[in-house]
Amino acid sequence: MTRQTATARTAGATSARAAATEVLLANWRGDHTVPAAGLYPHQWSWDSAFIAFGLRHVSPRRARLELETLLGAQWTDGRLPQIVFDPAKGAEYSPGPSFWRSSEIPGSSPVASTAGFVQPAVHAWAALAVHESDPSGSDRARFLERAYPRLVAWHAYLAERRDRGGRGLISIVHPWEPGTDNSPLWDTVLATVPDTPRDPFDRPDLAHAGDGERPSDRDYGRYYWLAERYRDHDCDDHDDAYPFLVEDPLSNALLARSELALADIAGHIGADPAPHRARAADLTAALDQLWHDDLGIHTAADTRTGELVPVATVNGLVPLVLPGIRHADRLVETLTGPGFLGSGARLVPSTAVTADAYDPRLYWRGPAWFNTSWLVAEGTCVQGRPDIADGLRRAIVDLAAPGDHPEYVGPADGTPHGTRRFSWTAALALDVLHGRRS
Ligand code: 9WN
Repeated sequence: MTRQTATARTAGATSARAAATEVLLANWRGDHTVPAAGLYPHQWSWDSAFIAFGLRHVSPRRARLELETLLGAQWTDGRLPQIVFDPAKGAEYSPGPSFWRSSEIPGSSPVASTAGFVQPAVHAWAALAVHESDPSGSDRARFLERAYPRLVAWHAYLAERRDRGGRGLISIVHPWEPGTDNSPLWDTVLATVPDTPRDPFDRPDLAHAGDGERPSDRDYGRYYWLAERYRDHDCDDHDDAYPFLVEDPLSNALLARSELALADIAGHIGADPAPHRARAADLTAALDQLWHDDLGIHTAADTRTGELVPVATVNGLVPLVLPGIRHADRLVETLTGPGFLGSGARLVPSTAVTADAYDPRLYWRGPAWFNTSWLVAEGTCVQGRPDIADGLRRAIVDLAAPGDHPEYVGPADGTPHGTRRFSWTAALALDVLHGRRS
C-alpha cells in the first residue's frame, strides 16, 4: 500500500467512525438505543445486543446500560422480550403495548410493558464483549456479576420451555422470533396458519420503507393471528395445538455461541463454567439434525414432524460461529458457492440467489443485512478462513456510511433498502473499524 493510499484510508475510516457514532448518539434514548427513530421506536432484544458490540467503542458505560435495560425487563419466567415498549411511543409501531397488554400476563415483566415473543440469544456474547472493552469499569460496576444470573435464567427459559420437539433444539413460535421475519424458511409451516386475525391491524411500517420491501398484508394477517393466539394463551408455551413451531439454525447456533460466552463469564466471576460448555456442546451436536446434505447447509425443521425445509438461507450459515460444528468445510463451500458469495454478492444474501424464493428487494428473501454478514464473518474466522472475513468486513464498512447506514442492501450492488440510520448497521461498522489494523 502506498503512503497516499494509507493516508486516504485512514481519513476514510475516521469519517466512517464519526458517521456511525453520530447515528448511535442520535438513536440513544437515555437507557437504550432504538433500532431506527421512525420505523422501530422501542427497544428490540437482539438489536440491543448487536448495538452493544458497537456502542462499547463509543461508551462502555452506555453499552452496559443498554444490556442492563433489556435484562431489567426480563419476565419472571426468564424470557427476554422481543420488544421493550417506550410508553410515549405506543401508537407508532404495531403490534404495540395495547396489543400485548403484558401486565395482564402471569410471569411477565413486573417493571416494563413488553411483547411476549423473544429474539435470538446474542446477549451473553454481547455482555462478554462489552466487559472486555473496559474490564476495570465493568468490574467496578459489577456488571458481569449482575448480568450472569439473568442470562442464566434467560437460557434456562429457552432450554426448558422451548425444546418443544424434545430433540435438544429450541423452537421459535413466530417468524419475528428468529429476527429474519419473512424468510422462506417459515413458508411451509406458516401456510397452515389462518391469515384472518380476530381484530383489524394497521401497518405503520409501510410508511418507512419502499414499495415491495416489507412483508405482504397476507403475511401480516398470519403474523397477527399467531400473536393473538400466543397472547391469548398467556404466552405460556403449553398450547398443544399451536400451529407454528419451527427449529431454526440461527437461533440455536446463537444460543450455543452465547453458552460459550456464559462459560467465560462464569469463569470471570468464580462460577462453574462446565455446565455452560456442556450445553454448548450438546446444542452444537443437536444442530446436526438441521443439516440438509443435498443443499450443504443447515436449514429449519417443522418441529412437529422433524421435516427439513429445503431452502438455503443465511440462517443456515450462522452455525459457522461454533467451534466443532460438523460439516464446517462444506458449509464454507456453500458460503463461497453460487448461492451466496460466489454470486458476486458483497454481503451475504439472506436467501440464496439460486433459491426459487430469492427476491433481491423483499424483506429477508434475498437482500443482505449487516448483522448476519457480521456473524458469518465471525464464523469464517472461527473456521480458519479470515480471508473471507476480511472481504465481508470491508464490505460492511464500505456500504454502511455511504448508504446512510441502511437497514439492508441489495446483495450484489449494495443498493440501500429499508429504513436508514439503522443502529446495528452503524454499531457493527464501528466494531469492524475498531478491529481493523490498517
Ligand atoms: C419485528 C428491529 C427489528 C429486527 C428484526 C427485523 C425487524 C420487526 C418488524 O426489525 O423486525 O421484530 O417490524 O419487521 O426483521 O430482525 O430486530 O430492528
